[in-house]
Amino acid sequence: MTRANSITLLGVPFDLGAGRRGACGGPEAIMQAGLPEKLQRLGIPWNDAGLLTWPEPQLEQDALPLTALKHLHDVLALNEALHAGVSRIVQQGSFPLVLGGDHSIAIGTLAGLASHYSRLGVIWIDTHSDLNTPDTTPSGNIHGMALAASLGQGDERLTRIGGFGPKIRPEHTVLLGVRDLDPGEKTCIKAQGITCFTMHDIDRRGMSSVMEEAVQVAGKGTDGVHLSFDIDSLDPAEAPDTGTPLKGGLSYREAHLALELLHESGIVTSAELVEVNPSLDTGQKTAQLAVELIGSLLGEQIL
Ligand code: EXY
Ligand code: MN
Ligand code: MN
Ligand code: MN
Repeated sequence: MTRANSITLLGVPFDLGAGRRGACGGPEAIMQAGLPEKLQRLGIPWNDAGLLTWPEPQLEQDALPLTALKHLHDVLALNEALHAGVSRIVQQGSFPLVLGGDHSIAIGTLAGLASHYSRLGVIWIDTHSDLNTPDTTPSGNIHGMALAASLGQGDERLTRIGGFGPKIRPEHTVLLGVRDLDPGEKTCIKAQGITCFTMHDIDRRGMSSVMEEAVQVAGKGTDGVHLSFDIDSLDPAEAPDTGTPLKGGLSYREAHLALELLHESGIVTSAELVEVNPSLDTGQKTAQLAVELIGSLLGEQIL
């Protein structure tokens, strides 16, 4: 919570960036799983900005021919509103904690942040790199393009949310927990020189060493650092309620350690937690995990 006087929660009940519906229930599930009580216990001043609302898009996706950008107009309308919502929170001197929603909402979150931070670092913890563009996407789902759009890659309507772009630079961007990349994403990581710690790197080096380097890359020469945390980075044994689960993910302890180390670093100025999908109906386990992980990010300690 570097420099912030409080935390402001903003729920984003949006799921049209994903291939499976249901992540729109994420914010309420995380609140019901005990986030307010957790913040209360931690003694952190916090506000609840409630659930974001946004205008219906002028042009309905259904009226468009099938494109490589599914529900583009919904994604644009949502992210313009989210840009304004996050910008307002930073303006007030508070730490934005955005609850998704699918990962396409990162486009609006980063737009809101980048209107205040000119050199924003990003730590993107995810199974996926979300570096597709309309030319490389295998699905047309915009949540798989959110990081690319924020880096200025892809359709201009997405790269210029908030009226400017790019929002972030590859040299200050770190991917962590990656284990599923499409061919175009691999090319992008290499061409742009993005720091990428795969699950293999975490197996070999351990989370502690990898996170130390991640903090260096995202924190050096930047004026703020955003954590974008996709719950599918965890192993599905821990986080089953998510739209694109894949075995071989972060363990419970690795995920907590990552967030504890980020807290210790003191560099994080905003965060979002995305892709909790309670409609997949295996109980509250994933939402409860999200609450616990937020606790670690905010400095929860045993002693
Ligand atoms: N790479 C795949 C695609 O672009 O369709 C899968 C993306 C899933 C994105 C998830 C939430 O991080
Ligand atoms: Mn639609
Ligand atoms: Mn993602
Ligand atoms: Mn993911």
